[in-house]
Amino acid sequence: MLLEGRCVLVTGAAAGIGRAIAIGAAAQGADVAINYHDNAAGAKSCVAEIEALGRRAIAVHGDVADPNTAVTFVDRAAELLGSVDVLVSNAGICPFHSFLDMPVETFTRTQQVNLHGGYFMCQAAARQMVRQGRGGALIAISSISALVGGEYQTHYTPTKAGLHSLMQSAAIALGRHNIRCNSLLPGTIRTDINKDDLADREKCARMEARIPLGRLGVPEDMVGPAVFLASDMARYVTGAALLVDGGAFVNLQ
Ligand code: RM4
Repeated sequence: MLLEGRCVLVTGAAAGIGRAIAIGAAAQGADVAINYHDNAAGAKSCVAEIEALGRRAIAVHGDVADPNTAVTFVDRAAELLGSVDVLVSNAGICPFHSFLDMPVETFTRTQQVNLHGGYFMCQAAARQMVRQGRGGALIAISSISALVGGEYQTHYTPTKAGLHSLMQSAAIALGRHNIRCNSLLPGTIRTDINKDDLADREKCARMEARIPLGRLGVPEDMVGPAVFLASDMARYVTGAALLVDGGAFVNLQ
């Protein structure tokens, strides 16, 4: 039980990677607070799965683009679960769109959810951890897209690169408080974020052919890396980035 007695917060945890990590943290002994925005049913079922594992769980609604959401989420977790030990900043969107006719609102919303939301959440969690005085761990769900591009992701890839960079700088700012800050860089993981995109069978086959392990990822593939970074097994790991992509990034030929 690598996370026994810890309180783990996960944003965007009604479905996909966030949900898998929230449940996976509970399976390792953590109590869990989840944030969700527009999937109340998913949030409710995630809480139920965590409680079925014998752990405490709360779901807090909020749009991470609003700075107040982070403060409310962290305060509710600290109040109801007793502490904030780990934050997994996962909430994100990727409305695929071509570059030359990118609507301003699409660009702005993607920046506000993915990067600004991640910043506010990490800052609020770190403030609580500093108040608690016993360190903690921040984990940003960045992406392989922090390192490589996407024709229809010009609004999105900079946010993932920004989250990776944020963890590097936060690692410096928070090291004195024994708060470790690291990024996970998922490859192509099958979730709602890319369901429509991967419905294109030719594109899906092309993406899969690039992956040495021979398959697209699933949300559960993210649980082990996240638990590792959240746990004392990573006690000397901060400012790091871990690709979880089946080998896609390194596969040029
Ligand atoms: C990831 C990566 C995947 C894509 C998702 C939406 O960063 O680019 O290929 O499916 O974003």
